Amino acid sequence: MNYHVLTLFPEMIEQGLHTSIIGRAMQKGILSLEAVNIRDFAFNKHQKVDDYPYGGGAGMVMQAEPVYLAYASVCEKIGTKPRVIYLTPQGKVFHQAMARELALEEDLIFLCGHYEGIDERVLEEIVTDYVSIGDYVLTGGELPAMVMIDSISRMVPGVLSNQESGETESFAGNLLEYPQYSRPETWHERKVPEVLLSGHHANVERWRREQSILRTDKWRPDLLKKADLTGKEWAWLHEQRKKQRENSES
Ligand code: 6GU
Repeated sequence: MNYHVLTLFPEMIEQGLHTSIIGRAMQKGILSLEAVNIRDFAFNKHQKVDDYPYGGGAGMVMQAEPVYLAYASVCEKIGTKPRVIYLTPQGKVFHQAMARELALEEDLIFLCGHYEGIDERVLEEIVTDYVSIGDYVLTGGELPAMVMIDSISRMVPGVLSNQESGETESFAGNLLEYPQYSRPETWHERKVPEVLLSGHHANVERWRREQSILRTDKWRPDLLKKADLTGKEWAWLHEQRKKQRENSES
């Protein structure tokens, strides 16, 4: 996977993604990352990239031409026209299935806006995907691009080791992950759940599955509706909820 990020703040992108698992994958050559400075494509005396909005209003708008030339330079260099993801609060909200799907691409271009946005005409011409990372406002698209790159990268084959594999984790089957424990057995008078010390693999698996279901029910009931629970598991959950209610009443 080769990422190309069009931005006015290339150093932000370059600093943030060379550590940990993503950094290791870049050293191995499984991923590459190029930050393209849009300002390098502003061919005017002051390298100006923004101007006042037609029709008036607050803020500045990023002009079409430098963005277009930055995009064209990437396409020219790699000889293809990859998908272009524009980071905007107006886009579709990013989720795990999108990360899995985007991980299949060979190249991806991320377009990061600032100020009050980018001239609509260049967006119409080059953008294939409008993506938001949630319902809150940020000052620019760089952090969202980094969030997406992290999440897409771990779905690229070879980035995670078998140990770190993305199979049994949060959002697999729309369930949250079960709680984890490590040594010591007792910490601040809190004991590790007995079943995890039992060495009984099937019981451990069952307990973890149950914990995933309970957590999702408690913290993300919206996800649970989409989770693939068996009829038996739904029955068990209803039983647990009933017990919980009885406990809180007494
Ligand atoms: Cl993608 N951009 C900005 N500026 N703010 C956001 C966002 C993106 N996603 C959520 N808030």
